[in-house]
Amino acid sequence: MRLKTLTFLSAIGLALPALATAATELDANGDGLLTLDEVQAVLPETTAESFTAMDANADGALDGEEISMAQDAGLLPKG
Ligand SMILES: [Ca+2]
Ligand SMILES: [Ca+2]
Repeated sequence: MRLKTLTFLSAIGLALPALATAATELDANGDGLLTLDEVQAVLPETTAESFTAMDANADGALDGEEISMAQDAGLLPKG
């Protein structure tokens, strides 16, 4: 049962980068920063917790560097 859940979760994780969603498309107001709201609008499975993990300097928004780190970590789809 537990193994099944884990397999299911990793299947979701692997499917994420396949979404053809560029980080620039996530940026609804075009300010070059991604807020939790903007990320969740496209990727509703993103939690405040995972957003905090991506927000390296904890200013509440993801800048270009944080976005590329999140993409390398597989937390955001690559454009
Ligand atoms: Ca923005
Ligand atoms: Ca930040």
